[in-house]
Amino acid sequence: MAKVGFVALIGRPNSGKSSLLNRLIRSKVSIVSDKPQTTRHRILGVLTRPDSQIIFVDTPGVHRPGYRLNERMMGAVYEALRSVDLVLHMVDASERFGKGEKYVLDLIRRIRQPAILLLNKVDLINKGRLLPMMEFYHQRHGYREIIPISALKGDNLAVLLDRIAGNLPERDLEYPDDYLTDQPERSLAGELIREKVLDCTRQELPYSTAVLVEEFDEGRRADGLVVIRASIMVEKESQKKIVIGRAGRMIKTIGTRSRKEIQRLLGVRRVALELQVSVAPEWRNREVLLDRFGVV
Ligand SMILES: Nc1nc2c(ncn2[C@@H]2O[C@H](COP(=O)(O)OP(=O)(O)OP(=O)(O)O)[C@@H](O)[C@H]2O)c(=O)[nH]1
Ligand SMILES: [Mg+2]
Repeated sequence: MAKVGFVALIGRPNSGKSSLLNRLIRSKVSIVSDKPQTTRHRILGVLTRPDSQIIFVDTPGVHRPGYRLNERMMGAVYEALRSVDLVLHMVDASERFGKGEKYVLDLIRRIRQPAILLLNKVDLINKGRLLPMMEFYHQRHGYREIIPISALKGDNLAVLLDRIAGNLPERDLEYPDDYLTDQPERSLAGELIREKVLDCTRQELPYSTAVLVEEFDEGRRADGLVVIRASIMVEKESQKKIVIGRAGRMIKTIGTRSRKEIQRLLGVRRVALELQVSVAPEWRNREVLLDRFGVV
């Protein structure tokens, strides 16, 4: 028996949930970007230590749904809130408290699951602001703990892990001790490509992009080669032009960066990556396409 449980990461878009998950399990299972609404579906990341197994559930940032895509994203949030043993409410401490954060706070107050508040990005703020902020949240909800952290710098994460384990029940392990994530390599590869598109683009493009892995051929993996063919889906011709770039320069950069990271992910010498850009009008509102793009 060990301390075992499901722990959801819940918070506003861009607060640092996926950064924290990757850091804690020392592996990149969830992509990160400086654009909001990066994570689109539930992602499990498991950390097994001698006396505990923490099953983290990364979720999309809490936001107001505009499209069917966003309704599905919020569905993943509600589902996680209902089904876990402990909730980590992550706040970007460098941002002012506003309507969006109040909405998350109200969600957390309504559920019965115990919650820990994480004040993230403390590397960006004046330490004098921390105590009043902790007091502010303490007045509003009975959090089990309130912990300032920096997912980026790694501040206070050992303390955090101890406190999480301390709030979990004694049980048998849920997964084998070497289990890391529920994300197949094929989807991780697609997500890494999407991450590079997010890195390279601005405005509406990050929201309008999906990546579909059409082929993932491991036939020659033993020789160090994996062949991947993927489509970057956008909603309009004008967006396709941006992703391709002048003389194909943008898509080339996206390809090079993606290939390097996918090689690292798969631990192979060479990934032959073929990218194409396709227009799928209104895909964010089309159920069939959302199913195909793996937004469940
Ligand atoms: N300075 C600083 N930046 C951070 C910290 N944690 C995360 N970030 C940055 O915040 C941005 C958002 O990080 P993500 O991990 O993608 O945030 P998220 O909450 O998963 O976002 P969504 O998936 O859109 O909900 C990235 O640019 C991160 O590098 C931190 O502790 N300090
Ligand atoms: Mg995320």
